[in-house]
Amino acid sequence: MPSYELNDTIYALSSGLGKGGVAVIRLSGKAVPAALYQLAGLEAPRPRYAYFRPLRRQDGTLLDRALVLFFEGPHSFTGEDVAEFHVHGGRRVIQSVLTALGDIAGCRPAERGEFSRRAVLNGKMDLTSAEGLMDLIDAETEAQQAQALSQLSGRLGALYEGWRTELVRYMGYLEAFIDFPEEEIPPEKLAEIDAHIHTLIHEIAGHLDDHRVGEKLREGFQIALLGEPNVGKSSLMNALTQREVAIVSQIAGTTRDVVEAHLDVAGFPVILADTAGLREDAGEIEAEGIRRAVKKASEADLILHIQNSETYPSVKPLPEAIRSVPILTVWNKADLRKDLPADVLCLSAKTGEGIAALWDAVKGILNDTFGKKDGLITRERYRVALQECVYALNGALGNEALELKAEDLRMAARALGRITGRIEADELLDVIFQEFCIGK
Ligand SMILES: Nc1nc2c(ncn2[C@@H]2O[C@H](COP(=O)(O)OP(=O)(O)OP(=O)(O)O)[C@@H](O)[C@H]2O)c(=O)[nH]1
Ligand SMILES: [Mg+2]
Repeated sequence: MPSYELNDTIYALSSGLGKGGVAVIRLSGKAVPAALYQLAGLEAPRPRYAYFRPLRRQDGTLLDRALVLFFEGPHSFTGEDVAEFHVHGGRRVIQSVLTALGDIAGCRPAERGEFSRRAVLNGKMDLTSAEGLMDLIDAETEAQQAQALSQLSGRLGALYEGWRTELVRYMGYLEAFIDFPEEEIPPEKLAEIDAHIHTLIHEIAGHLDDHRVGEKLREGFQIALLGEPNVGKSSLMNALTQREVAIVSQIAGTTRDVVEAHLDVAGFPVILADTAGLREDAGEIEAEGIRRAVKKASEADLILHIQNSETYPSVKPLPEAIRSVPILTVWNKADLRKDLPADVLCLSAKTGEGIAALWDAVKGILNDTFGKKDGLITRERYRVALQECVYALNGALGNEALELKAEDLRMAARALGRITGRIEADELLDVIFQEFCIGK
């Protein structure tokens, strides 16, 4: 069980592990001034001022010459006193400075995400912002970066907090009448609250009806290459990724495992999957490959149904399980047949003709899916809480008794509070910050 003791001063390497020009070691907590004095000889340092100092351990040995910064709480990332040591990014230097920090009374290595956890506990940011920060660090494409930055700015948190505050207001109003039963609540006031709850349900339902675009943007848009054996799925996979990701051969049934590649397509994250060719009379291993192919495709956001141009226009229907996934039919081996109509998406994985047109079609679909939307639900945990909130709000509408109505509103507000971290639940924090890396 990790220790999250708040009285401890925590330290960690905040930059990536490995050799580099500079590495940043961060320290947060009450022992920061002592550490700055002992390591860098700084007494009462000026906040937000860059000092260039020799760093020495207690026996006087020189460890490095480093840039040292002090951020005085509460004007810091965590809200506590924070120090940063920008040391030379070598293993020995980093290790020796970390060891020297460990020798200072009250200092211990930070747990995963513990800096951000303290920032949340000290009200420097809400949970959705902290999760936005985590997404920003994980972001690999432009669209992911934009979504993470928006969430980090607190936009999503503010939306949920706004709704929660509204509910708390109605709750307070109802409770005033519960506490003074001799007063009758004016019926028009009750109707007004119900009308507000209606509007809120409508708003949250609209927010929930997002086709999981925000989550998809975090996790990647899944495209599966599917079709009969030998139509050139693996060849196309290699052409699209410009790498020899999958084995290509003229033997039907070459691919068995699902082979995936991560791509950045016009700023959107795409996970491309090559799969086993679909056919009836397959042997045991190939049949398992086909089962996996169908499963992968049924979970995909888009299927590229690859066909052989030589057999145009005959198309074998795809299995039932995947009919609900959007399908783009692609005619490969166009180099072998020239008489396909102009409106048909045909290409050659061999010569490269038509590949650009396929990319254009895919980019169009990605733009339609992700568009320029902002403030989306980015995590299943938000979705679950929002559904609970709507459920409780519907309960509140159905309850005539003030006590029950107020209790439903409390449940609804609590569900929203769970998203932004406005409740005392260490357990929830444990789950969330475990996903973070050390030093964040
Ligand atoms: N002429 C021509 N041949 C192609 C083209 N694409 C693939 N091929 C050939 O078709 C054969 C099968 O290619 P693969 O990419 O292995 O086909 P696949 O669909 O992955 O096959 P399985 O893995 O068995 O399902 C190989 O001999 C390729 O060289 C193309 O555009 N034009
Ligand atoms: Mg293949």
